[in-house]
Parts: sequence; structure tokens; C-alpha cells
Amino acid sequence: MALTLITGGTVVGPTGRSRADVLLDGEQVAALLRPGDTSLGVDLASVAQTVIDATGKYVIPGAVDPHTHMELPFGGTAASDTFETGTRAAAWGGTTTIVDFAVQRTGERVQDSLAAWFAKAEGNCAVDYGFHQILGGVDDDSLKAMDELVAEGITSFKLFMAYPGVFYSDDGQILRAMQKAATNGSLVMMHAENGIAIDVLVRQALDRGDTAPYFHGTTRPWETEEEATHRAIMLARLAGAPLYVVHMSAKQAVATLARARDDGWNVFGETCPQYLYLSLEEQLGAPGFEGAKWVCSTPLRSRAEEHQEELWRYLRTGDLSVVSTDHCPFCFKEQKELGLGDFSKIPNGIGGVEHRLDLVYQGVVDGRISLERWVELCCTTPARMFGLGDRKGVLAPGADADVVVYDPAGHTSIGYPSDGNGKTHHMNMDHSAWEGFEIDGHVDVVISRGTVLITGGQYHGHPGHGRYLRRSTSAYLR
Ligand code: DUC
Ligand code: ZN
Ligand code: ZN
Ligand code: ZN
Repeated sequence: MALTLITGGTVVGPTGRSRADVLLDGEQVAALLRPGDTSLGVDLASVAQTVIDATGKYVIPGAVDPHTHMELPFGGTAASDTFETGTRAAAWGGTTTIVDFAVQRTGERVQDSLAAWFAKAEGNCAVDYGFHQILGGVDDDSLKAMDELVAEGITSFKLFMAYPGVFYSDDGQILRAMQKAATNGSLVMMHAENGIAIDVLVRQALDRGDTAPYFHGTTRPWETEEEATHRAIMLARLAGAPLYVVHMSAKQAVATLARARDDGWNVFGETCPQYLYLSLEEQLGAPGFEGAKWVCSTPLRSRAEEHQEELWRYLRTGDLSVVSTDHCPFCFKEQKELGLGDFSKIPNGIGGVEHRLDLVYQGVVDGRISLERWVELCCTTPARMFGLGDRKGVLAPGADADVVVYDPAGHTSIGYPSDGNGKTHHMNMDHSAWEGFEIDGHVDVVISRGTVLITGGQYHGHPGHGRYLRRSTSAYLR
């Protein structure tokens, strides 16, 4: 088996950091060794096939993005990254595992929709992948399917309180799915927005002639997120099930979640980089139709600094457990443009699978979170939350040899200058929601199951390297 030795770096995990050399044996981590350790009786640097000098750099587990939407069908189009292009971009950004959402469309059998997702991903992924299942409504068949899927390693199910007529489940359906989750150990992931109220506000805005992208944000105010979050928590409590609320953006919604957690309830929250940095006024309110680039749901918030301060605080306290990307890219030309003259027809989503590790690292640079918390939020907790903790999100003997060497002295310019020249990302998009962002730090080397995917600014991966991950139930169940 090929040996890889990563020398001279500072290994960072969720509970601390230390100077250590990391030995990879084939696809697994073999050992963490104190620098100069001679107890193995061999000079590892001379027997290892690959030696990576990480002096002055951080050595962390490959990052785990538990929320991506490759090829998501939405509003008559589909997310522009395939599993091939999207997982390659993930690799560039140090993400070596994604958990994507298989989508059940109305009238379709859950198992058929999942089979379609397996077919899209198989043989095409640059990094390892698992699936959550989106239930497009709940009935006797889908409840039965939940048990079958858990046995196949799909141990989490996303439900929508938004998008009536598309993905929406009503409260009774949600309660039934949660009751099922309470019995089979799966985790319900909730899109918590009151979609019935939102649809009224959207209709009223359009009737007033408020058709610009900006009004996507004003018609999904924080009250619709807080109310739905509160309702989801109460339904989960009624069912005796744990709950994971996705893409939280409103401080009021997280406060409600935090109160439930203070009361000892088993509920968890996730946020995304867009909610930590971007705002309704500045981005959605950009001149002309430009704001369409930032149309996503939940939306960017008004008076965003107030929300951002609180979201960072909740990332420190632990009331927010995970930062995912909700990667859901659409090109501006022909995709976002479907909503010219009617913001409600703009496909919802921001592409960001490549940038999460950098954007959250900026929180370390800015003194908002610790280095250890960065690793915990981007690597360790997402793996443990979604039943991958024995293999992913940790650097320990026996874990998968997924490693990122991160250079704190490096620099990353994110973006896609609007003149179209000098695209600096690898996602299949004709723009970037992150244009102009400058990061004090850089993903230097990326290793997936012992294979070097990124080094020296070059990509060495290939479609099909990534394998399907059969997931256990969440480590956070009780
Ligand atoms: N939100 C998005 O922004 N895109 C896809 C689905 C969702 O819930
Ligand atoms: Zn959602
Ligand atoms: Zn409430
Ligand atoms: Zn999503």
C-alpha cells in the first residue's frame, strides 16, 4: 500500500491543535506522530512514496458539506453543476465529502427518485458522496420507504414548509414523517419557512408591480422563518423526534431554536456562508436584475449585520452546529433570467460548494471563532450529524485518509469579474455570488482517501474516484 507522510504541520481537530506528522497508508489514516518520533524504527520520510511538507500550515480533516443540490430541478430548469463539475469544485475548496439531496417529485415513488440520483452520481464524482432524501409530500408509501432507505444508508429526510404545490408538506404530513423518524432513528431536516404566508406576500408584491429581485427578500421576512422554525420544533417535540433546521438566516429563528436547546430538546441548526456575509439591501438590491444572483431561500436578510453578529455568536455557543453551503448554482444567462419581470420565477439558489472552508476560515482571521471551531463546523460535526463520524471529519488512525493542508499565509481571491475574464472558481456558473471576496488563507493540498486531488495549484482528480457513502444514523440521536 502507498504511504503518504505529511510533515511539519499543525494538526487541528475540534478539541485542539498540536504539531504532528500524519501518516496515510493507502486509503486510511495510519498514525499521527510527534515530530521526530522514531518509535516505528524506520525513517518514514524515506520509505513513504509521497512526502508533503506542511511546515507553517494547518493539517485538517477533509471538509464535509452536508447540503448540496447538484442538478436540482427547480422552476423549469436545473442547478447548473453536475455531480462531475460540482464535486470537482468541492475538491478545489477542500471539501472531500458531500451529502446531496435526492428529490422525490410529486407522483413519483421515493425509491425511483433515489435510483435516479444514484444514476446521476455514479462514476462521476471526484469526492465521496452520500444522499439525503427529499420527500415531496408524505403518505403511507413514503413512510414505508423511509424505513427501507434507512436500511440502505440514507438516514435523513428533508421536508419543506415552503413551496406549496412543489415540495411542500402540511403539518399533518410533517408530524407523520417525524413520528416515523422517531421510530427508525433517522433525522428530519426542515426547510423552515411559512410558504403559505409567503405565497400571499409574493402575489401581493407582484400585483403592486414590485417585480425586481429585491422583493424576493421582502416577501420572505424573518417572521416567516421564525414561525416555521417554532412550529417545526413543536411538531418534533410532539413526535419525540430530533430535528435539524437547514439554512437558518434570521436571528429570531435561531433564538427560538436556542431556547428549545436550553430546555434540553434535541434540535439542531445549520447556517450557510451567504447569511454570514451578504445582505438583502446590498446584494438583492443591486441595480437592474443583478440581484437575481443572490436569490436563495431562506433569503438574505435586511439589516443583515444584526443577524450576522448573532449567527456568529450562535456558531460560538454551539446553538448553530454546522455551516453548509446549500450549493444550488444557476447561471445568470437563461437561468436566473427566467425571472426577468417576475422575481418569483428566478430559480432559488447560490453556488458556493468551493468556498465554504475559506469563507468560514475568514471568521477565524476576524476573531469570530477559534481554529478548532472552524474544523468542527466544517468537518467534524457535519460528519457526525449525518452518520459518517467513524470515517469522515476526523484525523485519527482508521479514518479515511481525507486531508486538507491549509496555508494561513496564503491568499484566495474568490470570484468571477463581471468582464468575464479571470474566472477564479471551478463551479459551472457564469458568475459568482462571492465576486470580490478576498480570503487570508488558502487551500493548498487536498487528499481524498489517500489520493492527492489538489497540489501546487493543479487538479489531479478524476470522475469516479468518489464513492457512495452508506451512512449510519446520526451520532446526535438520543
Ligand atoms: N433553497 C434554495 O435557495 N435553493 C434550493 C432549495 C432551497 O430550499
Ligand atoms: Zn431548503
Ligand atoms: Zn415562535
Ligand atoms: Zn437546500
